[in-house]
Amino acid sequence: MTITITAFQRSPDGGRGLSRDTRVRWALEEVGQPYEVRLVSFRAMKEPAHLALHPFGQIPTYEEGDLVLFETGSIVFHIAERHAGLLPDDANARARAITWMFAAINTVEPPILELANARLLEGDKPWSKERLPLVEDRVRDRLKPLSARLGSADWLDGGFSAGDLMMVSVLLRLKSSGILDGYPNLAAYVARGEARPAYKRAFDAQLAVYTGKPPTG
Ligand code: GTB
Repeated sequence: MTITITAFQRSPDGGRGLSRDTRVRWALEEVGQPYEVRLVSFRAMKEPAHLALHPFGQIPTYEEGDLVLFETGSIVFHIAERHAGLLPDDANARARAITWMFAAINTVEPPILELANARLLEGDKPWSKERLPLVEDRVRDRLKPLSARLGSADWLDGGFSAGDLMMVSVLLRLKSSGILDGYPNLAAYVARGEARPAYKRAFDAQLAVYTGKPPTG
């Protein structure tokens, strides 16, 4: 069955891989599932046809036959459950990998998004300069224990899993901020994720939307 996802026709990040279709592309690449992409404009995202797929008028969405999903956590979980490669077979290890997926999107991502909003949307507000260190500290409050837990391991719990895919995807948003420099093991963890051939294919495919050149991989 053909899998179709949606992505920005023009992402504000210009192809830096930060919009959330990248994590879905990455999951599909990890499990070796081909997929098609329908690009949507900001206007089309708020029109009835797209709202029928995504109640909040966002990307990405995921269509596979009769099934329509939104929310990257749910989409990546669905892909990981249906195809081998992203979740361990052992039931307890599988539950822990799923826990890391939730930790990524529910515990680590919120302050990172808050920081992005503080920088991008509120940077011109008179109180922005005063608030920024506070928001950065909230990010560090998550990075410090995450760094301690990862220690010198390659991945969060044994082999690479959907938990790492989500966590690396979330942390990638911090790359340009310099905050990761304070946590060398997390910076290396993100680099390990980016070095995976499946990530590279996903990144190249989303970049090709902006360059117009087909991905080489
Ligand atoms: N919780 C949802 C999920 O995980 O699927 C969040 C989905 C979401 O935020 N989608 C964004 C969207 O459609 C795109 S990814 N926004 C349009 C809208 O809400 O109207 C967020 C994003 C956007 C831009 C950048 N960037 O330019 O760096 C990075 C991330």
